[in-house]
Amino acid sequence: MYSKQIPTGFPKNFLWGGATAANQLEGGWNVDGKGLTTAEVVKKAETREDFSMNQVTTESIAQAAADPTDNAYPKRRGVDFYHHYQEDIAMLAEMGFKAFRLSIAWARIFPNGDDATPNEAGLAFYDKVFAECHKYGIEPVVTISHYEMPLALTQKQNGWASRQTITAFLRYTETLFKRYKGVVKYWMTFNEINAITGGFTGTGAVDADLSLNEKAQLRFQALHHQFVASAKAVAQCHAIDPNAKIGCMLARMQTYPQTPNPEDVRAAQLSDQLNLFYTDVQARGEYPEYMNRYFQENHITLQMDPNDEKVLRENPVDYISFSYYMSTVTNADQDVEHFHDGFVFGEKNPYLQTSAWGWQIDPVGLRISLNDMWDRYRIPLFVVENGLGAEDKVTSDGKIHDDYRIDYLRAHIAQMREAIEDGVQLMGYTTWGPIDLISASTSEMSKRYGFIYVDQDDAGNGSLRRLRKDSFYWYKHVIATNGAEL
Ligand code: BGP
Repeated sequence: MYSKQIPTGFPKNFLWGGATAANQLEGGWNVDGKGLTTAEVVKKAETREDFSMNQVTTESIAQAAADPTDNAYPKRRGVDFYHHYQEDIAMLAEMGFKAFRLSIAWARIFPNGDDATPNEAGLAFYDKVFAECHKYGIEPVVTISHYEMPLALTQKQNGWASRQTITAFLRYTETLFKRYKGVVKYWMTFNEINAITGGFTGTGAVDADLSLNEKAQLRFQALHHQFVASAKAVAQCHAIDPNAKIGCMLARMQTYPQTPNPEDVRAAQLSDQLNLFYTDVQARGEYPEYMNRYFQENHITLQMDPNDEKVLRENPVDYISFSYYMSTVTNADQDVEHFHDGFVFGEKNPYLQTSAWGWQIDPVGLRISLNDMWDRYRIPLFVVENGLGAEDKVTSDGKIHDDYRIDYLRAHIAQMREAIEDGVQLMGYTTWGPIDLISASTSEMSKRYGFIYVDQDDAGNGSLRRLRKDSFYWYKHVIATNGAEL
């Protein structure tokens, strides 16, 4: 007789919280020894639908260098967490957060990326942030590289396009693991590592003036350098702090076939493979065979050192984290070329609603992705970004009635609970942007995600006052009941 007890609801040590990124949250872009980062010199997206993700181009670097004091982006990309971190963390604690995902700005620690010695003021800032978290029993979940790198490395060696950047990155990671040993228990290397082949800024590889195939070649080579750097950082982390866990991070894109036509189903399978390729390498420790065919058919040849495959094989991650916002639809006519030039948005799904920024809202897709990824990898999973960007309005009495955000999050949390009861091992959930911050894809402030409203507009004007939205109190109750009451 076979009957096993299925889990009911969220585990008692579930890591409820929220996620941020230094280049979208901190501000303080030019203080205490910090160097310029790629995120501060990106070319802004032209339109909201322009999900081309921000690009660092030779022109955008020149423009920023010409006027480095230019505060064109809202307060140089952030809501001044740098000077408000105590107030902000106290508000996260008021909601009952168990975890706070944040990233460290590499250019605060090594202003030029490969300086001979680290910047003590930068290290000291994060000492204070982590101490503030622990004061409230909040676990920091730290992203080492979140869509930015020291601009100097881009200008010197085109960022990850150069293998030299691996060395600089490993000095940075070693510095972090040693400084924050026993303080940070959860690390992850690269935010949405698959964005690199979409040409996203975080790679620091400038490729705007290349052909599509030249871009693909450069981006997959830069990605390989990140894979090797990530695997070596896993080895470093385990050697320096055996009690810490280090994971990878993927922008998960759940893809459906447009029809039951086997050709469309095959197209969806390819799209899914080209999304999970990145976690395949980092969790299974090798390039999957289907990528050999993809590289050959797209004339991509990777330069590898003799030891690279051994490094990848011997250093798989401890867990897989991912962002989940939307799903997409594809068909046999989808041009595979687009898989390596920007995020595939695919066709509209008539069964789903769409956000004001064109993102298709699909909570059930999260349950599907969690089941697929658990079946594929059999290691703990962590949803580290999920949320609804919306134009919130402040009422005359200072309230923000964001019931649309509560509906979005409630639906996704319900599907995570289903996945847990399906048997998926899920570590935690950190919603994206617990406090309003700068949009990565459009550099807007008005695309708000937070439980906490920040008084700042797209031009950087405002008091920076923080206000609690309706969702602040709702999420506080969700956490207090461990997800039992949504
Ligand atoms: C993910 C990034 C986050 C955040 C999020 C929301 O891709 O990891 O940094 O930006 O998207 O996207 P956006 O800010 O463009 O609305």
